Amino acid sequence: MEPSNLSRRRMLLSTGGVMALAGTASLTPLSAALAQEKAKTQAKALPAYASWKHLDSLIVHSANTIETKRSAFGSGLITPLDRLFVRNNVAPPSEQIVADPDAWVLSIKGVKNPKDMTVAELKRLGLVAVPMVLQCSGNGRAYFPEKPSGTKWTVGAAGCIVFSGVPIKAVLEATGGMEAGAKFMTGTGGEDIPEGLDPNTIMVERSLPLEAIDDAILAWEINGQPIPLAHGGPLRLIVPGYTGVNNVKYIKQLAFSKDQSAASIQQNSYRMTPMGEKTNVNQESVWEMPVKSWITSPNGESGEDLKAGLVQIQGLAFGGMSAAKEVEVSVDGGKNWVKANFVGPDLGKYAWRQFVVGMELKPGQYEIASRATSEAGTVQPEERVANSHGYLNNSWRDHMLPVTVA
Ligand SMILES: Nc1nc2c(c(=O)[nH]1)N[C@H]1C(S)=C(S)[C@@H](COP(=O)(O)O)O[C@H]1N2
Ligand SMILES: [Mo]
Repeated sequence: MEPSNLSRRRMLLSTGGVMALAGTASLTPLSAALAQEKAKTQAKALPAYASWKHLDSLIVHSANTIETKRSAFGSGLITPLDRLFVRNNVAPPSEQIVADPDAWVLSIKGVKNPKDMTVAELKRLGLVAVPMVLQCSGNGRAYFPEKPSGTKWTVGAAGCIVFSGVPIKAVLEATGGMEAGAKFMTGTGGEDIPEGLDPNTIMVERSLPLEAIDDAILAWEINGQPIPLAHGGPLRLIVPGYTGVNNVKYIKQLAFSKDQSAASIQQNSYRMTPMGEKTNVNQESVWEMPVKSWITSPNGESGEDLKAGLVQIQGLAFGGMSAAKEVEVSVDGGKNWVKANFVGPDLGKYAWRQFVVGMELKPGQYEIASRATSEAGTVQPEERVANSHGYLNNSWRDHMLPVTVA
């Protein structure tokens, strides 16, 4: 780590003149190089609330946007927590809220018998464990040719984990069922809203269609441990198959209502906005995840060329709302495809499957791609759906990797 940082720095310093020509107008070459170097080290550090994470497995875009490296998913199906991506739209609440998880209070509204329940009380209502893919709506945004603004996630704003908690259905039963006419289930995040601000502008409050209730849970555990603050403890709304943002962390209120939330994050963002249009509430909300897969190895992250001979090409695949049924792999940019084999256990329709296919590769240039098909029969497309915020990229071509075999 150290030597390469040092040599990188020397490189930056020695090419300072070139950089100045390239247009860092207001800065001297030396200060430009140092500023760049500083930005790099600042971006590298993990924020305090996620300091327990495994830095070498992660790309730290900012304190609130941290992704898993393509090489760091492993082949053990479940993503270890210290490798799992983190995304906060606003700064997370204080670490104090996870000190006594059982004491956290959830307020339940829009039901026949509205009430406040502690996590301890919720634990008495039921228990299920849900293995599932958690993936940010913007995962793969880095590959949009239109360069939408927002974090340039490549493949790593995703993980496969097990959430445990109580089914929403059991909570509804315990509170007399939802009020007549309800069309949405809305979860409100527990972040503090700074005084003087209109809560709708910053609060993380997401509404979901009622069909999302079927498999949704209120979770207090992730991979067998209490949910840490970074991942939404003490209590999180989990909606399997739906993109990250719909899985509200630090949930403090669950409501059933005729209307969707008035929060900006519901009304004016996370919508499939056609290029060049303004986002509005009539555009499709980003809810369900589409079928997707990507190669995890070889990945070129070591910077070394692959040796010729037998190579095990690995990756992961999920179907979104149904299981991944099949994966094909191509090493020639999508001209020819071979079937891959799934690796490890099948943990149900919301989890991903890891896959592998052994191939003899002679020296040369390859473009390695994978293409998944879901149980529902949907094939991962070659092209993404263009949209101005860069959501839901599942293009196999975008996720393809160039690999040199020596
Ligand atoms: N309360 C709250 N919930 C939230 C967010 C947030 O900022 N606040 N971010 C959402 C987004 S955009 C994503 S992608 C996921 C990220 O989950 P993770 O940090 O556990 O990986 O949480 C979602 N839930
Ligand atoms: Mo997200």
